[in-house]
Amino acid sequence: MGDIKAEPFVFPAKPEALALIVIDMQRDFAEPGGFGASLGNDVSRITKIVPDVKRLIQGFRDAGLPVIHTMECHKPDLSDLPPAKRDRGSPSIRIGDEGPMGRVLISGEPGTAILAELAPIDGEVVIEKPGKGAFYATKLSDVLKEKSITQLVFAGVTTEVCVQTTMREANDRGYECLLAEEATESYFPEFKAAAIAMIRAQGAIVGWTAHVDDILEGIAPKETADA
Ligand code: TIU
Repeated sequence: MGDIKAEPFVFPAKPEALALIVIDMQRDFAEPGGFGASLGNDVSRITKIVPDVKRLIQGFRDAGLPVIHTMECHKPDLSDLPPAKRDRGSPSIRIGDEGPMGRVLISGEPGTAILAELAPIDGEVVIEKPGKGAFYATKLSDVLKEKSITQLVFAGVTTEVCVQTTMREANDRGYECLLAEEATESYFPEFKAAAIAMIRAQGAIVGWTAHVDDILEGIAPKETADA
């Protein structure tokens, strides 16, 4: 492992310091009747990236690199849900309300689960987060420090909301961040394109972006040449 082909220039991957963070690949954002749909969004855009997210996760597992999953959700008593978040806009059902997949965005409910094809395996860290960013009110910083992780590859949804917010939080905390372009999606294609452009502008002001194939090639265990 070494350099990963990326924009605006190569990403200098360090095998001992690299982890994948998969943001919020939950039923609530990808299936009809969930939180994403309640906001009026076309959730079918999200399911289309599942194969690319899956092969990225598999590549990290095959390389023996950590995979961390996040879930946007709240406590059943809503004590971690600010009224400003619950009351915003006019969704068809609000966070905490009973929906077709259980209570919307509540920890432990069926709709809050990570999509079955992308489910965490034993040993992988899962961070439940009440905000859009994964560092706010979670133990993510402690987890990364304990594993000596300083570089993060990002996948998941949505590009300009929870993914970008977490990348910006990570960038300010000194992590080198790389966004996997085919493994992230927005309900708005123009917002995905804009987020990718603004992340890598100004000499990677927030981080790098790269294609899944190039990331997989960069992290693949190399055959050792015969001496
Ligand atoms: N609405 C939207 O685009 N996203 C979210 O509410 N959460 C995440 O991005 N996970």
